[in-house]
Amino acid sequence: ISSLKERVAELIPAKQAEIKEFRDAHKNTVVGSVTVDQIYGGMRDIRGLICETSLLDAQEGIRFRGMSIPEAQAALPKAPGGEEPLPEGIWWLLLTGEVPTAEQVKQVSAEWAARSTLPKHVSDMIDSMPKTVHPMSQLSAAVTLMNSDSSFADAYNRGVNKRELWKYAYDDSVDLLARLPVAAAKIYRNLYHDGKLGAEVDANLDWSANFARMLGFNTPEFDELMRLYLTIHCAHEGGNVSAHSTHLVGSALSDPYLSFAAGLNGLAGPLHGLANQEVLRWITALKDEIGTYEPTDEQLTEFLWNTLKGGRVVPGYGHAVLRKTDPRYTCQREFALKHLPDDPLFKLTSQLYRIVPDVLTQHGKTKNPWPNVDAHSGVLLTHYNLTEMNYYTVLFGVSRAIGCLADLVWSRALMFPLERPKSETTESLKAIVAGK
Ligand code: AMX
Repeated sequence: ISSLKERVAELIPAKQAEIKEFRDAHKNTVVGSVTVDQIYGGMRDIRGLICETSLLDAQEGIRFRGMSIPEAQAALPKAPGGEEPLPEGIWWLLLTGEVPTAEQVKQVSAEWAARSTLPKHVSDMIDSMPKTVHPMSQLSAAVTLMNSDSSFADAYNRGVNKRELWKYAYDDSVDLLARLPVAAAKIYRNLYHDGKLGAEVDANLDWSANFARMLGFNTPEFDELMRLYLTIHCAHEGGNVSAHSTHLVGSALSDPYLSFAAGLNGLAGPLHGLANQEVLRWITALKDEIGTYEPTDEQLTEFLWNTLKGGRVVPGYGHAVLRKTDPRYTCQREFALKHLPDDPLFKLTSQLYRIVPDVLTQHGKTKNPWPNVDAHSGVLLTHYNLTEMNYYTVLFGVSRAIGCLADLVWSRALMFPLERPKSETTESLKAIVAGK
């Protein structure tokens, strides 16, 4: 049993008691209202979910257990010689609300390395995929198939008490996090290279460096990018499509593999995680049309308007909750300023940052004209020669597992019930509005 699992076990009773007391005291306290517009409008701003692990502020951006991105970057343990946080540390932080020591993070890295072997049928399935299957579909299928040895499903079948189920959700989550980079790297190497992993998992390396080696990358700077990338994409509170899908499916007591596969399927949508692929496709289309990565401001503005007039979105801009530049964008921009200030795609990204918000504001539809996380990530990856844009959302998915699974473990620990909101028809809603 790992010290992290023990720590979570220690924290659960107090949290259960806190919630019980709070619920009992405020059972009937009203915390919001719902308008007809919100019901048709994707439930924006309706408070209807609990997610203990992270919280999104429209102005400030994400906080992981109360910590902003710059705070987490400063506080979480780094690799020897590195400056970026290790994602193993954010797993610990999300699960406990506590910043781990370097030694504790090392334990997590070692445990993930030790548990990284893919079941043979998963590995065979990935190898049998035709190249026409999108990498996100392959990853989601791989995760679904991993549930054949789910300890959560097995525990449920054995009739384990519901109070204990979180322990099995935890074990499956660790196995899933351990195996996910192997499955993801296999998909990458099959689709774009010789089908052989760049390296075997090395028990002495951290999760991100191992992932980078398996993908076939071997430079300290790319390792640092992976550590930052896999940390900042992990969680964005509970209402986004991937987090909410995982949470919802998990509430049916589907095991963590089935639950997170649902999250991955949502992440694969262009309005959500696929936007990082779409940004690079959009930039490539711009280059193809204009003939250079160095358009004039006028050329860029015209291209933007053509996108908007064509009834398409400008990928990487806008957000359902955020109303300012996404701090996940800002920290990637800082990484670029530090490591690749003269990269032509980075310069174009900066030019877009200068121009897009004004154009979107003039267009007058979007509530938030500022860039989100996806406006920047592909440019950094391209700089280090990870140029296969169809693959980008897989990296997002590997990171997102951390947040979705931390939420899932706590949802089982707190024994949250089946999620089942009420829906209406337009007819029934009209009757409600008419007071019938
Ligand atoms: N380009 C053009 N139009 C945009 C826009 C953009 N970047 N962002 C929003 N709009 C439009 C919407 O499509 C909507 O148009 P409609 O009235 O015709 O339906 C209108 O502005 C109002 O939308 P909103 O309330 O500002 O946003 P939302 O909460 O409905 O949607 C989001 C949020 C992210 C889906 C939207 O901003 C968008 O499509 N952005 C581009 C895709 C993208 O970058 N997605 C990634 C988000 C981050 C993530 O999940 N990884």
